[in-house]
Amino acid sequence: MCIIIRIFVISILATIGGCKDNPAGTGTEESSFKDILFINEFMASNGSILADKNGDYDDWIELYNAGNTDVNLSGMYLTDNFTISTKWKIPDTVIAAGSFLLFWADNEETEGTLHTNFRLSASNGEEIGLYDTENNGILLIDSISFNTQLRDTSYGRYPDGKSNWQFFSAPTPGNENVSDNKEDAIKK
Ligand SMILES: [Ca+2]
Ligand SMILES: [Ca+2]
Ligand SMILES: [Ca+2]
Repeated sequence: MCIIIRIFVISILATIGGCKDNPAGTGTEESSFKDILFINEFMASNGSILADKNGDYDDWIELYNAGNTDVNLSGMYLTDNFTISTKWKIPDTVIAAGSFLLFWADNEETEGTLHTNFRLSASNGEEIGLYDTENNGILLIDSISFNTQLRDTSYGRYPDGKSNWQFFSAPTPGNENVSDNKEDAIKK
């Protein structure tokens, strides 16, 4: 009996200790938007695929909201350098449930709210990170490290939001990813 009580007390203490070791904003917490918001497709060498409103064939990043509710991205961050997670703060922008949103990675912020302060490197490869707001601890939501990219070929997830990444010779900025590989129809 005494042993049972002792085990009970120890397990309660362990639980309390566990709480103390994991205060809000630190530790191994995950953003509540992980597995909901995705870096879904990007292009680091845009020659003729899609121009922004200024006629520039700039790099772009497509985000995907796989959830059932709209998400306001305001205050979240995009970066091309994991050591600078707060490189570019996303302005007041909503990504609708099940929808896609395109950001121009052109380092031309004066061109509009969806223009980041960085570009993507096609020749050396680079990385893209999506981080939660400061209030939510700037926790990582999604990331991708990529190698050399081909002109007018995008790189993205297929199917949308899933773990498989591949090149797309027919990019789909702002829309669902469509594979040109017939075998992929089976995966989906
Ligand atoms: Ca531009
Ligand atoms: Ca860059
Ligand atoms: Ca797409």
